[in-house]
Amino acid sequence: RSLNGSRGRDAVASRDNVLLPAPGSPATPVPGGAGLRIPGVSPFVTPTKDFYRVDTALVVPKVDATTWRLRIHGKGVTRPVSLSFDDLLRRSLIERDITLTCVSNEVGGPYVGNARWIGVRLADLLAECGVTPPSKGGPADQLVARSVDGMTIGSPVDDVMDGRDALLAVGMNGRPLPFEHGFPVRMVVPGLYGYVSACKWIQDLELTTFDAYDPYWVKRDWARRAPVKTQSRIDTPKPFARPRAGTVMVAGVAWAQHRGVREVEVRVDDGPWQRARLAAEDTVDTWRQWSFPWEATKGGHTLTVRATDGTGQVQTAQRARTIPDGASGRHSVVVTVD
Ligand SMILES: Nc1nc2c(c(=O)[nH]1)N[C@H]1C(S)=C(S)[C@@H](COP(=O)(O)O)O[C@H]1N2
Ligand SMILES: [Mo]
Repeated sequence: RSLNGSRGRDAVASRDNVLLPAPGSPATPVPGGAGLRIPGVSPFVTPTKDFYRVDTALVVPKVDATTWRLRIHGKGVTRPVSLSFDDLLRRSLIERDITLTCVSNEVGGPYVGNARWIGVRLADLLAECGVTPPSKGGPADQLVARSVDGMTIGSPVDDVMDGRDALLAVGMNGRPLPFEHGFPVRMVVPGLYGYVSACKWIQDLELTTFDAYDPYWVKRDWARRAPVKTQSRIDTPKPFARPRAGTVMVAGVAWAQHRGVREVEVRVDDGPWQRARLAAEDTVDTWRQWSFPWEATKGGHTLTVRATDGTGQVQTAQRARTIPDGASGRHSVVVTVD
């Protein structure tokens, strides 16, 4: 009742009143060639209404931004702070395109999306609080985020402070965060699965150690550390499609956040790996579309895709389940060509 009654109305009003400032550091423009305009391929920027949602909330928390606060404290924090939403908006904001992925995404699954986020650079804020990453001698190696609904999410302090664009996001695709995606503030860290980085409805950041504290999903046997695994997905044709013989456009997306995607290859049945055409790269933190014009011959065929990340590592064929640290293996689609 308290979430959806009068307090809920205050929250809605507070969201309606948010005016996102222009970012001090805008995102690099998305290259024109990042979207291939092939029917059936996931759009480069996922429309907010289509962005996957994964959380444990039975009722979406409705937080009033005017009374919201974020506390930063814990091991090695020499200047703890409590910040209001306006304190965050008064800072110079950065805007970045970042692809988010869920660790529970099966190979070929839907729990991945790409959005334009705007927010505060988390590393700067932590540095102002006196935080030193463990690789530079700091005492805390885990940053635990707590949400208003009791979720706890732990990220490596070294990752958050290594120069990547880890954000306390206040906006998504040019608008204040939707309630479903964490209004008023959430974390986004390129390269880490959501359950170890992307706390929605955040209200507390505690510096601690991996030895001292296990967050929610780690208590349930998921891994303490979970960088995103290199993956690729065939968006078109769909499984069991019946395309006509001739040129069939095979296309999809590939992601390896913070390493980037260097190459995508497609294999027809047990044939050789053939290089797909890659759409222009936006940043190493975003997914990349790819396409492969296939000269399809009549009969049943299996199409398989694999990506190579920016470090030269080829996406593994080794099948792994989602638990404990993300699915691996290669996505295949079976079609019948008429
Ligand atoms: N408070 C809270 N934050 C959360 C979660 C949650 O259950 N509660 N789920 C996490 C998981 S597992 C993922 S993959 C991302 C999903 O973010 P989205 O729903 O905006 O796509 O949010 C993360 N943040
Ligand atoms: Mo997730």
